[in-house]
Amino acid sequence: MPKLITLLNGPNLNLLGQRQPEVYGRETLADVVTSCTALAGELGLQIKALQSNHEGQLVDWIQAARADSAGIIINPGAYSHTSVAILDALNAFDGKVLEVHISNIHKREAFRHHSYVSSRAEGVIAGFGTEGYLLALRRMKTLVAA
Ligand code: CA2
Repeated sequence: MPKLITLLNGPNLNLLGQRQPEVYGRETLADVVTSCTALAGELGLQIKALQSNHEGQLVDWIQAARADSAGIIINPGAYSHTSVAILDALNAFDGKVLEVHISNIHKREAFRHHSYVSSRAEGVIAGFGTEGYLLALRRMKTLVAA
């Protein structure tokens, strides 16, 4: 059975490709999920891709991942900078965690420079565009094989 990786995207990431292409690129979230699913197949992994604009829903999905996932790749969106609840949920997850940001949050406003999730993540990718999800998936393969 291929190991399952939960791919979580937070608020407003459903709008990818529809606005602010200069910041977030032209790929849609559906494009990202398609390319991640294809790469996961090559790597012998399985992806469960979920997006929500709601903090509690993301917490519920992180809790659900305790039962079925070896790893979580998460772009928490703006909740990165605000959510102790998402951090607490990730701290209750025993698998590997990687954090992805499409933009380079350190090159942006000061309020985006801190992420609560980073203290739990094995690694953080920021500023690599949507390619960051694929890079995270490759790294996740190494982490869950170890
Ligand atoms: O760079 C990232 O991936 C972020 O997590 C994206 C969040 C932002 O709040 C974080 O600081 C950095 C915002 C996601 C909004 O996505 C949109 C995409 C297209 C159009 C409008 C919003």
